[in-house]
Amino acid sequence: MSIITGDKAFFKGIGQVQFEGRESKNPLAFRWYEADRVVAGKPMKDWLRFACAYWHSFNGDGSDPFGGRTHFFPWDQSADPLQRAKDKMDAAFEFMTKINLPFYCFHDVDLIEHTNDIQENEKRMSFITDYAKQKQAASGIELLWGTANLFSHVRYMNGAATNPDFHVLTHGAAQVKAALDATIKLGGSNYVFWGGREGYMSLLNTDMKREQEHLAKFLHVAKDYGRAQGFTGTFLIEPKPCEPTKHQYDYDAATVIGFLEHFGLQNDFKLNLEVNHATLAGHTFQHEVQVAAQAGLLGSMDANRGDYQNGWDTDQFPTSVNELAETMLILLEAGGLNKGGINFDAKIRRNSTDPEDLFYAHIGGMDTFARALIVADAVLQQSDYKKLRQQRYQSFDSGAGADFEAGKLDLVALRDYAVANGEPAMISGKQELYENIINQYI
Ligand code: XLS
Ligand code: NI
Ligand code: NI
Repeated sequence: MSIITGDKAFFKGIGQVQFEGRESKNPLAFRWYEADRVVAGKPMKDWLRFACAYWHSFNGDGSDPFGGRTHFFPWDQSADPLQRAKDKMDAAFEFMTKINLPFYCFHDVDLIEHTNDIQENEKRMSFITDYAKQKQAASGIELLWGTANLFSHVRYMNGAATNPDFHVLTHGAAQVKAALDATIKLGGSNYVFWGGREGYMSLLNTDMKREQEHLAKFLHVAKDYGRAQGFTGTFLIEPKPCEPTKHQYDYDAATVIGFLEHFGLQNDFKLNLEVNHATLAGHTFQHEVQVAAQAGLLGSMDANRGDYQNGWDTDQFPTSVNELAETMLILLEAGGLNKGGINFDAKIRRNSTDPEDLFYAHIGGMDTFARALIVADAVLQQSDYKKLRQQRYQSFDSGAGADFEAGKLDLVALRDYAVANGEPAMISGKQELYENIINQYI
């Protein structure tokens, strides 16, 4: 028995997915993702640090509000919850190995089914993380981040850290403690907080200020515990404007940065940005990445896409090279994600029911990001993009503009400059030219 495939292979007939280049007609091959190809000074795999999201790939069952499951997994058959968890982990590591995904991410309840007994849950987490440790060692796959699911259980219907009932908050804390212990045990690089139901449905019954203070306290105690246990990784907040609540407190990157700074959390926490969440917030993903990058708080990414006609979190796999090339421009200029990565928080469609669909989905996502990275690097290296953008600001490079930037001009001096220099000339923003530059390198 191989430690990677367990005692049975779940994806029979699918071998190692290889890079075959643009001309390949093999649907189970990469056209762009070539892990060791050097782009902008380092291998692609180090820029991208792809991760598999356990929940969508191995727990998601295809159900939607209008119908039950359509995905029936061979790893989900055993009557014993511990065996089921091991089978699922065998399937996950087989999949990640075959497709060359170097990282994974989980919620506590994705790894192993939870009960209402905290101590039993802690035992289960310890059991399955022992197994995960072996699987990681055998495969070389690492944990990008762990997290706790504080939104599915009925007790969290009014939130977890922001629940008006203190007792519920303590159950959230118990789960976070166990999930942090698991993350540390497995050498996770980050620990994520996505505020599942941390928000409100109606302001009428909500003391928003008090709830936000509770959230900050909760994050502080979690961070203090993690640090005391030796966790040196990054804590990440994942912004999302709505869904499941009407208004989530971690609305978008700018809101979260303000929150972190207000409550003194900015030295331990960064942002995990998700494409579809940006869309829901009425932003582009590029905007969110730029906001985080310029604050020095760009931590990690959840890769997916929304649907331009639908207003919910559809979590489809990414396919737009244009959109991601613009994002990769920011990523490259920011120097990368450091210990963060790109987690495919995306699910195959309800009617994608063949085992290979999970492969097609990830191959598509990985290829799209890889291609976007190559395009962005070419734009930065070969085109006038940077020069053009820099030239737009040249009036600040010398003379009075530079004095203004240096804080040497007061309001009266600015007024006097305007008087002395008359009406400014019109300068084109050249948006279409910039858009064409991106397309030129695709
Ligand atoms: C849901 C979130 C969730 C987080 C992890 O919309 O994206 O999947 O990434 O809790
Ligand atoms: Ni996410
Ligand atoms: Ni999401």
